[in-house]
Order: sequence, then C-alpha cells, then structure tokens
Amino acid sequence: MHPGLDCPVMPLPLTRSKALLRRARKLMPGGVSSPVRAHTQVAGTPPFIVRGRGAYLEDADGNRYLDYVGSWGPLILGHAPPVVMRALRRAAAAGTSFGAPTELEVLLAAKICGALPGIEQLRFVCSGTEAVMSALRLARAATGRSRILKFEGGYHGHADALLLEAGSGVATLGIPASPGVPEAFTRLTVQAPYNDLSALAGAFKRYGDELAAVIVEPVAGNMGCIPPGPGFLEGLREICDRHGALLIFDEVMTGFRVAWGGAQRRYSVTPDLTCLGKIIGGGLPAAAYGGRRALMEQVAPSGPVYQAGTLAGNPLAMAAGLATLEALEKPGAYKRLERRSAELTQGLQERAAAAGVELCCAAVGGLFGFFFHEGPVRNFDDARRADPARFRVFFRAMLEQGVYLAPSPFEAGFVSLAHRRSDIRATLEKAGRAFEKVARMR
Ligand code: HOZ
Repeated sequence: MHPGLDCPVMPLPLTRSKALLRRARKLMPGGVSSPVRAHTQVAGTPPFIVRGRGAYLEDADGNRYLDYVGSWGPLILGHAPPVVMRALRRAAAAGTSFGAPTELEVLLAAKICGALPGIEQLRFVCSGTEAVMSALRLARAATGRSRILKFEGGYHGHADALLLEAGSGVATLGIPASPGVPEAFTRLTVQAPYNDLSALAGAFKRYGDELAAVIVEPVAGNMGCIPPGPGFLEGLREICDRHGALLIFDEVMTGFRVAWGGAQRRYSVTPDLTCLGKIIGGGLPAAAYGGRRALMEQVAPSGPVYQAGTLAGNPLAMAAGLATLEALEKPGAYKRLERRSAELTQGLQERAAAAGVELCCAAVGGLFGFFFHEGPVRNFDDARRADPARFRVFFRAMLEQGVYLAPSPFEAGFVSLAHRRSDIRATLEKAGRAFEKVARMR
C-alpha cells in the first residue's frame, strides 16, 4: 500500500489498459515512450488512450475522461479540432515529407515572427529539447562564453547539461542528476532558485563574465505552475544586459498558451532567444528557436553554427501548427481561455477551503497548477514541500470520476478552448468530493 492510498477508491475498469501495460513493459522501459506517462508517482495504471474529441479522451476500456493534460500542452484547441484535421488531410494528400523547403514553413514562420517580439528569424526543429540544445549552442557561439545558468526546478528537455535539479519527470521520479551525464558536461551549468533576484545577483557576481546565457521558463510549468514574481523577468533582463549574457526564454510551454505572443508579450520582457514547441506544431512534432536576425544569421548555412534535421519543418506539422495559430488569432480566444482557467483555479481553491484542505493555486492564460501547500509557492523548494500523499489521493479520486490530470505534482495543467463552462463546473463538483477524501486522510 502506498502512503496516502489507504482510503477506499472505486477501482476504474482498466482491464485492457492493464493488459496492454503488462505487454508494453516487456517491450519498452516502463511500458511508455516518455517517463511522465507512467503514473509512477500516483502508483496507478496509465489508461491507454484510443481517441480524443474536444476536451475528452477515451481509453481502451471505454472510460471517458475530461482532459486537463492536452498531450502536455499542444492541444490548446482540444482533441481533433476540425480546422486542424482539415489542414492535415490537405497536407497529407500532397505528401508527408520532402526534406526540402515548403510554403507552409514560410507561412508558419511569418505567423510566429509577427506574434513574438523577440523573434525576427527562426529555425524549425522537431522537439523542445532540440530547440533548447540549439539555442544554447548559438548563445555560446555568439558570446564566446561557456557557462549557462538555469533555475532549480526548471525543465528544458533532456539535454545533458540541463538535467540538473530539473523539474517534470526528473522531479517526479526524484532523480537529482541523471546517470550517463558526465560531470564534465554539467560543470558549466550554474543554478539559482527561481524568483530570487538576489541569489541570481550572487551567481552573476561569481560567474558573470563566463555566462553565455540564462535560460528560464518565464512562467515555470515543470515544478507545477509558478508565475514569475513582480519584477523577476525584468530583473533577469537587466542583469543579463549588464553582464553581456543572453537571455533565453524557454517558451515551449508558455508560447501561445499564456497569451498570443507568449510570456514575452504578456510580461513585456523581450529575450534574446526564444524556444518554442508544443502549440506551434498543433499536436504534431514541431518546435523552433529564434531571435534577433543578427543572432540567427550565425546559424548554418547563413553562419557557422551547425544545426540540422531530416524532418524539421515537416509539412504535416507545419499545417497543423498554422491551422492552430489561425484559430488562436481570432478575437476573444485568450480571454475565454483565461476566464476558464481562472474559474477552475478559483473554484478549486474554494472547494479545498470548504473541505478544510490547504491548497495553493495559480493560473496564467491556459496554464494552471495547484499545490497541497498553504502557499505561497515561489520556487522549487516551496514546490517540494507540497504534500505528495495528498496529491496522490486527489489525483486518483479525480481519475476515478473521469477527470484526467497530469499524474505528478511537478507538472502543470492545461485548459483548452474546447473546455466549456459546464465542464469546469462538473470538474469542481468532482474536486469537492476528492478534497473530502483528502481531508479524511490521517
Ligand atoms: N514537457 C512536458 C511537460 N513537463 C513533458 C513531456 C514529456 O516529458 O513527455
């Protein structure tokens, strides 16, 4: 029995998912293609998904769930939105990959450059990890410096130098530093607590003229959801400028999710380089890194910084991303998203309080999170103090009632434009029952 699971829960019928998991575990580590999907932290069986429509998912046993994961962020329009499906059918009919330039890349690049103040030019890649690795290489080349600074609990994909004290699955599984990453590779990575400008000043005092870049999730989304405190992003910009380091916003999660134009538009702080992923591929694998023209022109073939990819700018991904951004550009989209997330987190806060459970919630655009913690939660240390046993009981009680949340307290939640007010209301009713279960824990 796992701690916190000693209160009765109605078992979900997961017969087929359990059988598939047994088979999958023989064929793939943990039975999954990415560790965050394994339900390790919540000691459960991941439902094997067969289809998604709008805000809902259906698993192999026919269970239906209201989805707040959205494929970990890309599905801001919900599952299988007709505009994206149409664009995909059109693109697929013309061929799936050419390894040659296409008009779709130009259209999507123009849309992104028009939306993000920090991007004049960009390079498409296939994943957020790849975008970050490439941006760091460019930052090091452009500054002639080697060190980089990241924040504790920040997750920027699985590149060697960034797996230190990382959030997301690394935090969920409690892996402080991954085996297989030579110490020499991480010696150049400096860390500081998120939302703490005085600690940052200390790091700059020590390493200032060696730092090529500071990389940050402008709204932290991989240690739960933690918004930047007042002045934090502005302070980052200022200290980077003072020391000649580049500022990299990892907007893989926040790009087109917290606002049209991402966190840099929402908070009016312009980074030197930006990494994007998730939403810009509309549910297909696409990512990008971009910045000022003068910087980006150092990338091959314009410049000497080498980076390449067979499936980069894939026409299906470009078509899905473009259709998604065109839908998001419509007036009122972000207002609606913001309203839904606020209704959800305010409601969660109220239901938790009514059950006598301490909860600290945050929402920014279509990103949200909650901690079983009295709050405030400003950084990774605070996030780690939240009660994992309470999270487990809450998560399982919600899943039993058909609400699909990320199976870890170190992940954010995602609201989509397919979530209706009635979905949020139904979620809150279920959350009320789940909080009562949490309150009954010894
Ligand atoms: N970046 C995603 C949210 N933490 C996780 C995706 C994954 O690792 O599979």
